[in-house]
Amino acid sequence: GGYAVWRSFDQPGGIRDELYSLARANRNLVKLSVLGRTAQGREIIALKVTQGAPGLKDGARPAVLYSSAQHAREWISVEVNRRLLRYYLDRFKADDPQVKDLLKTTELWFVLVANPDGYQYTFDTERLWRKNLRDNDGNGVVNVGDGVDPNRNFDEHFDYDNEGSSTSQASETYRGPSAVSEPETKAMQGLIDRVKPKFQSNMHSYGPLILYPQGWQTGSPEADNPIYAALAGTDATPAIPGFDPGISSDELYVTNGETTDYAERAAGTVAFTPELGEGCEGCGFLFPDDEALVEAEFQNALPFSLSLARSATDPANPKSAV
Ligand code: 0X9
Ligand code: ZN
Repeated sequence: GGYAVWRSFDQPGGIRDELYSLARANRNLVKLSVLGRTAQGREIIALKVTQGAPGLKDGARPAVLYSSAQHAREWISVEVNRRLLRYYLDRFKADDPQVKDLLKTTELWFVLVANPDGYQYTFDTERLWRKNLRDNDGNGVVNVGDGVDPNRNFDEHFDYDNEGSSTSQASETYRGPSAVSEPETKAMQGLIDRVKPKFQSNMHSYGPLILYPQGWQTGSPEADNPIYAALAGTDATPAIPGFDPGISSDELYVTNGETTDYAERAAGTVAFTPELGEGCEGCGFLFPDDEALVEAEFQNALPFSLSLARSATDPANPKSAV
């Protein structure tokens, strides 16, 4: 409590409650799945949004995955994807022809809080916590040396060349004891395997950047897939105004065991990591608790987010935002 905009996972009317109430209020459009449970027993929740959702097999229609809060402190990522989810539901109910068509042909998956333990911990205890809450030292309480970085635990170049992740438990990029050791990874990697999304937008902060594979090394020749540049845009005309698009290993740094590298290799997903803005110069991970700034960040990214959904039925011919 106490915030104008931000909502924790557990609080009454918080993210968990909202996901359940949206599913209850939109029975023919939304199916809620619990993908797994965290170390502290929280649900890792996915919503599938498509017309006739409950009666359709998951993955029956071309899928797009919107994910956020893999890193606990990156609150703006949750709020931007939460508003996107509500945008689709509201527009469908208002008979917006484009959204109606979209939700007849395409299934949208939302994992608003991919790391619920860590996310909750940033509200209750440590605002700048990044990782999950794995009890690395097994002492039964959360302390500074605990946690695994969920974005280093995927089964794609996990542990590769000992670059872009750490074996040290206290590190902010601790990769965990083995690939897919974490419930958060099992949940998302399992979803990717099951529905093979055509596109993913794995929202993080802070940039502003639009990153795409490969992240595990620089200079991968196969990283030149023109669909990435078509959707993310160029430095001169980025798909999200003010953002800098590019290959993640070049534009930012090398990572291994990373989500979008996994999705691309295992499911052929065209997978992006948008790094949202700071909201003010120097705010960093502490995006201001300011409705106007949060709404502006959502609106700025909206055409890009929509372009992925609009492209899912024919991914080879992307309908780019720019
Ligand atoms: O390090 C990460 O997981 C992401 N950045 S953040 O500041 N949100 O922690 C970036 C992941 C993108 N992939 C690569 N840079 N390879
Ligand atoms: Zn992040």
